[in-house]
Amino acid sequence: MSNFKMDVFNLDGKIALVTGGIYGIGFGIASALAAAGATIVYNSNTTEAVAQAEKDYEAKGIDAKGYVFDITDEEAVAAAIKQIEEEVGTIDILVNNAGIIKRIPMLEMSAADYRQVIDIDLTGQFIVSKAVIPGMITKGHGKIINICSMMSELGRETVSAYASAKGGLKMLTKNICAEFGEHNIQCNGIGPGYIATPQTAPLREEGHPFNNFIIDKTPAARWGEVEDLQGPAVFLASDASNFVNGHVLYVDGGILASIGKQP
Ligand code: NAP
Ligand code: GCO
Repeated sequence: MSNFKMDVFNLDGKIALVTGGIYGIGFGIASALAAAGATIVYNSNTTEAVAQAEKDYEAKGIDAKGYVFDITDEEAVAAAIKQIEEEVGTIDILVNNAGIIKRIPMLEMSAADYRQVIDIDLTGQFIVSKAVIPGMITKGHGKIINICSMMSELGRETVSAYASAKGGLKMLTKNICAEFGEHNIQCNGIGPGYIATPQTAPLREEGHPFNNFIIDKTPAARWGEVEDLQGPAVFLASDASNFVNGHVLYVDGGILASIGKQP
């Protein structure tokens, strides 16, 4: 009989911070980490959003604690992580989920718009990771999961800033692995395919050509659901992945592996 025990997936006693965990992918991943035993902490930009999310977590029987801070504000992030460590405890699991997208043709995109996407989708993840890692080093372990994207690998029209940020986030993932692996910190990415959330709602509107385009290009022949990301997130947050580091796990229905079906 092997020594393998299923409790390697157990997150009892662990504290997980999920940035932007108020709806969409973040809320889904936080719900799964909670189901595996983790204590959930989340953030958003506004008091209203954090308060609404608290009710949504409560409705699922999850006692999550929300904090209001902008992930691009280094001082606010440092203060918030200090407050979380005092009020809840040192963070064991960080899911860098918060992010935005601007779909603008490159020649029409201002540098300000480009910078804002980079600031939130890449610099913000650096800022939060930098604030959380010292506590992980002290604690002797840590899990960081960066929510990358298919656009960490591929470009497409109108998402130049987003693809640049997500490509950078893949490399930040590898760099955190290289710099902190000796402290028993594992930093990996999840690269979702096309997932049905508020962020992709415009692409899924009735009759939008992108809707069928994605279904045709995805071997699974469907849009992804937030639930498709939950098992991979628990795996990367748990002891089951203690020797997995610097990896981006694509959860994309196979779209990155296929050139698409012949029409
Ligand atoms: P979403 O529905 O737009 O949610 C994004 C979350 O990030 C919201 O909670 C938002 O809060 C928060 N946020 C944005 N800017 C922030 C900031 N400066 N500080 C703090 N919080 C901030 O997006 P999603 O579809 O769930 O995606 C979540 C992550 O997965 C993103 O990183 C996205 O790039 C990535 N992703 C999504 C897909 C997909 O198909 N949906 C695929 C691959 C990767 P507010 O609303 O209060 O701003
Ligand atoms: C887009 C989509 C994608 C998804 C995701 C794919 O406009 O192409 O929003 O970027 O959000 O990142 O992995």
